[in-house]
Amino acid sequence: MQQEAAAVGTTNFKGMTLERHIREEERNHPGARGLFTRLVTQITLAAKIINAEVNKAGLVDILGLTGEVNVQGEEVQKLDEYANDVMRKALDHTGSVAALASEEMEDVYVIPGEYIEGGEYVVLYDPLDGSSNIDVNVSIGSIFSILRRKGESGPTELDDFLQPGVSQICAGYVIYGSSTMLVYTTGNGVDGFTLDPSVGEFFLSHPDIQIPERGKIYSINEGNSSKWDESTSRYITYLKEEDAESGRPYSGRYIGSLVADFHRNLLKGGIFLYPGDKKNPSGKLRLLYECNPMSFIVEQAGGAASDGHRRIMEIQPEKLHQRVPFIVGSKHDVADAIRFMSRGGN
Ligand code: P6P
Repeated sequence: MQQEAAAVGTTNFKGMTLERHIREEERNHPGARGLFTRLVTQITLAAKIINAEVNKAGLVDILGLTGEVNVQGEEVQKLDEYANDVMRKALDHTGSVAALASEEMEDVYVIPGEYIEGGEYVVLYDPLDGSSNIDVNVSIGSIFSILRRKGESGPTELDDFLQPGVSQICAGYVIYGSSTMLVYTTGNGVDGFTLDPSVGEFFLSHPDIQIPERGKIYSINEGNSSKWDESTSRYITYLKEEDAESGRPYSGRYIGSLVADFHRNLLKGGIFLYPGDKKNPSGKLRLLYECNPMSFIVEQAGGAASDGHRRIMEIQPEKLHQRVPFIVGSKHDVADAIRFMSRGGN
């Protein structure tokens, strides 16, 4: 029998690391001076640190509520607060970031001038999305969006953040689930990296992600159906009808964590909706640090994102924590939903 080669360790080099991928992406941005690479590398460091805490959340006393309430009027989970601090500390000394904005901070956080070298970027993030799922062990995530400042010099202001989604130069999310993945785009497609905890490195596991043009999954909180607009009700009813030719009825899947629901649909196809309704015409999700980054990713993967009438990435933001109705996923499914929303549903 042929002598089996002796096993040499268990961790073979798995090829493209996230850090190498970022450096190669930077080459697509002429004039970039490594500041972008340093910035995204720091975000991945923050992701690893948050991941370590999320993975042991059940073991240490960081569960439960701080008793405080954030700018959204939501009770702040300790891990939310922790993740916000980790992201801020990872980014505030990179030299390339002029200011930060977070779901957990009421106002923009301007980084002191002595820590800015070039400082052409501003970063928006939701440090721990889906926080209500933290202590029931359901997948949660971090979402980030990177913009260039509007002005070359002078103080960084709120106006530097109020840019439409088409101005993003990078967007991504981290999903802390059965494995920890970082998915991001700089406008040249979407790539997914899986963390190998044994070496503490993200490796390319999902190159060039493309969302199926049409799915068989719809994701919406049916508990809100009594508040839905007529057009939303008609669209969801349409998805539940029996019609083999169009692959209906779709399956309902709703995790209640945007990153988890989005990630499943990105890989399998489908549509996620957090629409406006009679009680909350603007819906629940935040334009700048939830909907815009997810929209950049889905469009780069061949999908679409709308508020029911407008392309999400063309909406001109007016407020930092502005909410918008959010319909995102496979392009043909989003087109169907828009048809119902714009014609009152038929
Ligand atoms: P609901 C989590 O709190 C979150 O911000 C998103 O991650 C998620 O998609 C949505 O809210 C869930 O909201 O009202 O269905 O519980």
